[in-house]
Amino acid sequence: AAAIRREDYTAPAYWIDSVELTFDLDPAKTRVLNRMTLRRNPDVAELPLKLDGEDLNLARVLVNGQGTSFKMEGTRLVLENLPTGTDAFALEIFTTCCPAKNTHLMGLYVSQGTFFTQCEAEGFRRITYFLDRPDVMASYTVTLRANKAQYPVLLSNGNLVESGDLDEGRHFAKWVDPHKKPCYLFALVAGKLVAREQKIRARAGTDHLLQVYVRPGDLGKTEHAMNSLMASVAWDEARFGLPLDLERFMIVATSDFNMGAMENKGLNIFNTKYVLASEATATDVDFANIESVVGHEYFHNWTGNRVTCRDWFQLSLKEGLTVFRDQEFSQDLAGSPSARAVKRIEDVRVLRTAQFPEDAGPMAHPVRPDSYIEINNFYTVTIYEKGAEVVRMMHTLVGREGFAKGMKLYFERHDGQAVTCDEFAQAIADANPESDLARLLPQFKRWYSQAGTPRVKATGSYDAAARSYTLTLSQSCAPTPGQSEKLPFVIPVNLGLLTHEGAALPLQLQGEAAAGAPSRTVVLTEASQTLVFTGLDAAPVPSLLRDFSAPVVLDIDYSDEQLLTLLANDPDAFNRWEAGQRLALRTAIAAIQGGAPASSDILPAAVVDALRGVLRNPALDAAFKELVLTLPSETYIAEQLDVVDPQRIHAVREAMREQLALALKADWEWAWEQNQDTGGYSPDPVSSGRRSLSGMALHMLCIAAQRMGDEVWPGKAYQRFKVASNMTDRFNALTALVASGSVHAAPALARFHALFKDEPLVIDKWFALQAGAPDKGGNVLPAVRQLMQHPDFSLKNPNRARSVIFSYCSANPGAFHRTDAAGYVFWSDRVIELDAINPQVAARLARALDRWKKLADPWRTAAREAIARVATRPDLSNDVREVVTRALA
Ligand code: DPP
Ligand code: ZN
Repeated sequence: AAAIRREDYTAPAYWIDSVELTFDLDPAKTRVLNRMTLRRNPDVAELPLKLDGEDLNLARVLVNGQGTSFKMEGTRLVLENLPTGTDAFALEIFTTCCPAKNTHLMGLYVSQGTFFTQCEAEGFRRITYFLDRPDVMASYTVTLRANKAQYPVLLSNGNLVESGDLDEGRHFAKWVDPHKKPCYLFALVAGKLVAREQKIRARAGTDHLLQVYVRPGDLGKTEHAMNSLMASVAWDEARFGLPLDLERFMIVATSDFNMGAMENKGLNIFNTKYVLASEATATDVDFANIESVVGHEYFHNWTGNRVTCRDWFQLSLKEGLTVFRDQEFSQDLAGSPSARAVKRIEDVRVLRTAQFPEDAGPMAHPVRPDSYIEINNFYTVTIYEKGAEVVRMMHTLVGREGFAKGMKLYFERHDGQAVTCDEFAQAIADANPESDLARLLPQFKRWYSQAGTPRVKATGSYDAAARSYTLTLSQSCAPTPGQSEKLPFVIPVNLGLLTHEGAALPLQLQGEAAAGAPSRTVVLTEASQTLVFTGLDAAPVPSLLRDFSAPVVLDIDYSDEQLLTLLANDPDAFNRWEAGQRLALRTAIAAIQGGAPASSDILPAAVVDALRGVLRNPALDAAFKELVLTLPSETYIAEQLDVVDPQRIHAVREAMREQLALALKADWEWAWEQNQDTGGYSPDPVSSGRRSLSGMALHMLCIAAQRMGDEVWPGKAYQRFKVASNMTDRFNALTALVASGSVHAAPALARFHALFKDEPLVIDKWFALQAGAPDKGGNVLPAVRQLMQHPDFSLKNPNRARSVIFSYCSANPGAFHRTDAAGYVFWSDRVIELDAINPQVAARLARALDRWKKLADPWRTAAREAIARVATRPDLSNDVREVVTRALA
């Protein structure tokens, strides 16, 4: 397939004003009658009408009620003899499709006897012939007809205007969406479902009905999703003045879903993973994810649905902005400054372990890409998480109030339109004409056009005679595919200076009359800039890029001493955590590159003591301690190296963990005792932080016990596993047993399966834990093959496929990167096998070897061969073809 290029964008030759869809739902053969009103677009030269379609059986085409000639161009339906002039005309298309056989989970499909749709990005064309592009916005009226006993609930977007019985045990429901929308926001659901309902009154006094639909047995697990939805509605009104614009807002859960969730207008469809939660079945992380995904999809109602994308190159217009909004929502709900910092650290960790590698690999693309072959491949961490960082930098440059003004202007200008990233940035800048953003807008927008992660190199020198400190900040960005030269970015750097003892210093730049606040934002625009701070009695310790104020790599030569000062004292919690990560990272890298065998004394004593100090510090929250005590991931460590030996990285990191387990044994025991739950379960940040730290302590104590041949802590872990009153504690205990290779692991796994055999989301955890277990002499791959033979395994269910195959290939580097290449052969077999079922999921898996060029041999050669083996298949989907072609380029 040919690449689609952003610069080739042209407006559509026709507009579709209204769509009337009638569905006769039947798993084997669903009939779709599509009656549209169209107009020629007077701004575009006269062209034939070319409608997108895929996997459809076409039965009839009528123009103004009359038969007409048409032809097929590939999978497109082409109509040339349409009425001339610009008057509206009627086009009627009748097709059938087979939802039961739709394993792609795009378009109309059946999951456990219920009909669902997924249309973003280009799934609507699998339902009917249409102008399947986001800038064609129409009014929808939808009539659903189906057997009443099998499909008692019939849902679509908007408001239910009519329903009733038909003959032969059938019934119907008619829905009208009061808002115009692009077809990717169309949805229908039909099946046996029940709903939790909640009536709410908005600030403006309007009444709304919120509903969360699930399968009958799952109603008890919907309270948290409903609470999250109510919180989302209230937050968007309070923070941005954006109200709910629908009488009825519905969420429906399905267990077969490619993504996390989908923001269809008024009818969000969710992966069950992001809806269902009870304390017995869901972990604290699940609860937090539900809150943020419910928020995310709800916030799309304005950022995405009211104002949508002109074309798919603008995807980050809605996704980057909406991720920023859901991150802020979670932070605002978390409340305390410390809980906000924890959320920020977690978000940055995702960015650095997933997006930075993407930005440095074969799939690197700008936040606003220039071309794609398959748009499904561009729902990436770059579009989402880096896109959110770009919005966050705007927020930093104009301030919280200024950003809210910018959002207001954006909606005043563009409500009801399909627009571009440029138009968003322009609105934020225009609402803040005096801001750095307005002054620097064209340069700032390089964040949208240039791929790659910029590096900022910081060097400082202290002049005792002048009592000044000179800080030079230089930026660069490595070439990425198709972009050899990069121009300087606009980089906001939040910074401060500390004394060697850790006190914050007031900041005074040369030329300033007086010393000011101890923290400020410096905006880098040049390749290199120098700042001179005055009035300093001694060399300061710089604290740069506080709160991770820009998505860059900061290169700075700290001494261990300086990092220890920052770890113990930085008023910025993010940089405190970062100092600990830098200390661990430099130790790991030295050990990886040194020749010595990985042993238990890698971390210097001062670092171990400092980490003990954090663990014992009564002023710090448990959640923050858990983050500081967690070593950088193997993926993150690998990213810092030019040549990667995954086994060496794994061995060194495991040795460091063992060192912390042994050296801090008494402290872990103390932390375990200190952080036991008292009272009932609540997923709030304070209690979940305590569970996360006590879980880590238990894990460390089991590692120490394994080393010392002691059975006390594994015994306690097994006991905790058995009596735990919530999934977080239970699963942490199970993880500690499995990861430390305890004799209790096998009976605990068996018991866990027996307890939760009817809870698919828990069984996913059971599979994932085993596929992600530490490798012992190559035992994980045979175990994974065994798991695929388990009666509960299915390749067709994306959650289940991810829980086994992705957990092994993408999240277990020590077990996956085998010297005998068997992990890679397994990977290529699964990519090929999955591609025949579900190309979107297969293409995700295909990306597990993105960074193969960094690998040392024998892995490098073996990885290339495995990718080439996939690439030689003649029948690959566009999805997988694009990924492997780019990987080999
Ligand atoms: N469902 C995906 C999301 O919400 C795509 N829009 O991000
Ligand atoms: Zn989204």
